[in-house]
Amino acid sequence: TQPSVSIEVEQKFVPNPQVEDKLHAMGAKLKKELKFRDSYYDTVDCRLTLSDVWLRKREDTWELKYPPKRGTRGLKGSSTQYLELSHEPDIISRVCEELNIPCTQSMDSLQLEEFANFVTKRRRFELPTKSGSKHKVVVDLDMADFSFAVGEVEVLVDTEEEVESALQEVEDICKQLGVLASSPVPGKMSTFLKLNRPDHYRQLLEAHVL
Ligand code: V4E
Repeated sequence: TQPSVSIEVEQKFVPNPQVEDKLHAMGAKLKKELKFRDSYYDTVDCRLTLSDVWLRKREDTWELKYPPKRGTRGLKGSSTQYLELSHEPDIISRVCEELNIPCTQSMDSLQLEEFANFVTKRRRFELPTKSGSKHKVVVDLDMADFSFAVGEVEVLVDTEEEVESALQEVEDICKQLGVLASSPVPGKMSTFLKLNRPDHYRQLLEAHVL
């Protein structure tokens, strides 16, 4: 069987004081308020992240994000698309493939090291589905424990064919929220690394991952 994978189409934005009012005016509902700790892992020589492969444990659950095809990312403006895996055996086999090592049974045997660890408080809003669309649009307003705020408009799709229309929907929502960025918005991870792991950050910049 194929691993269960979904494609995340997202656009980050710098939250402004009007965003919540705009969300309410657009019919968005606050769905949940979450608080979670993420721990990110890599080899000592950062081979996963230098290939734009992001392995994390969110509370007790392993998750993996990686670009759809080698060498392609950020196709449209500053939005990004990543594939997401959340089934542990699929994650282990994708990581082993990336590291060119025989597939193992456990995450522990990979001897990866934690390189980032932070807590996020997230307010998640859901927008009413646009007529003619089957995509649910979610807007997250995040506050990380290193005093960094970022917003994200996100649509999850199941197939490559849906990506184009999802990108359009994400862009429309950003326009309506008045947060359309002309240049990439730094996320929590790039900000965390810049502050706490400047050498790792520099390597990622040089590899054009961040
Ligand atoms: C750093 C990174 C990834 C790790 C996850 O980052 P992000 O999606 O920002 O975290 P979060 O907490 O919002 O995850 P969610 O709850 O939405 O699953 S995945 C890809 N990258 C690299 C990256 C990049 N190259 N450019 C931008 C703008 N963001 C991230």
